[in-house]
Amino acid sequence: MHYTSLDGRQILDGSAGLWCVNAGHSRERIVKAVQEQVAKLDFAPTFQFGHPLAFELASRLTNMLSGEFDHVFFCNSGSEAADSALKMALAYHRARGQGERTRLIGRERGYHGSGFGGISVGGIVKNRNVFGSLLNGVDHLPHTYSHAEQAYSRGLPEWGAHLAEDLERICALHDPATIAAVIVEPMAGSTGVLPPPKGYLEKLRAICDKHGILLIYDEVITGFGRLGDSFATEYFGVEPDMITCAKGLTNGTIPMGAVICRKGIYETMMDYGEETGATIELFHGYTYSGHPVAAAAALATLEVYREESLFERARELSPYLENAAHALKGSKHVIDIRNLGLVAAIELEPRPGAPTKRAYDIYRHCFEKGLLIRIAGDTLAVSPPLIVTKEQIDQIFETIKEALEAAD
Ligand code: PXG
Repeated sequence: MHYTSLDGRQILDGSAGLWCVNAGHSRERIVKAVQEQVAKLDFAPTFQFGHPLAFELASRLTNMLSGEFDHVFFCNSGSEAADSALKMALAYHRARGQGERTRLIGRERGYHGSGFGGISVGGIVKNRNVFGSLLNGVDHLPHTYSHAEQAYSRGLPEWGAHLAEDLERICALHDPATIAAVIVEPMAGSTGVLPPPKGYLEKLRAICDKHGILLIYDEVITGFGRLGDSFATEYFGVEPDMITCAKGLTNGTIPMGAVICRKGIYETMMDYGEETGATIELFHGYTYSGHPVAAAAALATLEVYREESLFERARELSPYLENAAHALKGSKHVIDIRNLGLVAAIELEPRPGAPTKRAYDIYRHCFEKGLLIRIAGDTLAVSPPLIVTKEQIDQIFETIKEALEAAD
């Protein structure tokens, strides 16, 4: 649960590194799996080849989902997973004779990594605004946050499901038959933690089904227990067609990402390949897709999650974290508190004329007092490893409270 700073202080990890170290740091089982694997098979080509660990991992991942997910495409990060999923959506529609479906729909305040696909469908302005015109044919749903309607909601806000209906407006504007996919984070993370309004994902799913549009969940943060279930897909019981994941997949130990696909997507592309006599069905992939050492790290990580029932643990601790976070209501500078699963966010009144500076000061103050958190604009985010104890949760919020009082 701790880092050691260069000056020898113990720093409690209140952010699971960068939302990825869900089982805590330097877990022996994962360390050993990596050490043994690098000595056994350090690399094997993944173009025209495979090795057993990647297949075993793919099966383990699809078995963690109750729906009909049956194939996994491996890559090395959440950004690559987002770009891979978007490309697969385009190729899939083309393979089934709907090559005119080329538009991609993201959401304001969405984060899908730093590749050109991800920043195009993403909606965090500073991640986009100096990088030119990005992909064309992209449109955005409105984000789901309203301070007036949702402030201090616990868990899912009651207000806002209707915002999913904006997808109908986008369909009417462009013609739904030109839209390939919609990509959203089931709970937006990097923008400052926005749990979806009750009923929102259901509406999005229904509109996508109505118009034959693929729905992609970016589960880079919500995957692997963060919400108290294996994936947000399970937590919400609303299934997408593809799930992107990374981070917690290997407990952050070795870079790895993945796109988990619903039944039919793989077959459609393989059938098309056969019909057209192609020897390669999807011209996309990375040297390190399904890397053996990453696959070994991931398999060991999933074992730790299972053996220690960490997803259940996150679910059980979630009300405790919720209460600890909401107890900060009324503290200096605080204007909203949000939470879901083992995530909490405290939004601050920006310092006049200097947005984000107050949160940054608090972040520094917490670090000096032995606590690592995340900041997103003027929001403080807490997302500890799932092994966190109640005492450590108390420590996190006591330190934040003290930092809030100390800040101007
Ligand atoms: N999708 C989501 C939802 C993410 O949160 C990515 C894609 C990209 O993953 P890679 O592995 O390419 O970085 C992310 C990454 C923060 C923070 O401060 C969040 C991320 C990365 C760095 C910082 O909240 N999320």
